[in-house]
Amino acid sequence: MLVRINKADWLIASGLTKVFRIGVVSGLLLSSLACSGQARVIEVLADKDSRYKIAGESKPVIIVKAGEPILLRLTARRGKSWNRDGSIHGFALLRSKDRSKVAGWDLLLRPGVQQFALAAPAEPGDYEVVCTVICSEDHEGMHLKFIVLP
Ligand SMILES: [Cu+2]
Repeated sequence: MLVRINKADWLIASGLTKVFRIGVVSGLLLSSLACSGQARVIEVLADKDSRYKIAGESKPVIIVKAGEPILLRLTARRGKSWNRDGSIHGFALLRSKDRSKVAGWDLLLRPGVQQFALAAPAEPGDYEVVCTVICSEDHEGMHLKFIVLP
């Protein structure tokens, strides 16, 4: 059986496809812009001397709002020792009250820059970031205050 498509129908169909494609692409662009626009970027250096550092802060503290979207940009520099899997520092978020880990916030860092899109804990309170890789003899002192505001 032959299906006859006349030229006008074909033009309308391909035109609609183009409009649809443009719509999908611009929708994706808009949603990615919206994400990067909302998420707060927090940059931390996990340094070779087994200390977390934030540019411009002598006593670094991270303060976020409960549930806030966060883009965590972590730079890691290798200390004196590291894990067999190649991770050179950790970045794990603990609740100060019971030292329990926050789900999704137990990160292992490789040398260089890594980004993590995360949500701040829903529960306001005092938290602490700790290193989970034995990175040097000063590893025990590698931690960072983290406060979640309501
Ligand atoms: Cu460490």
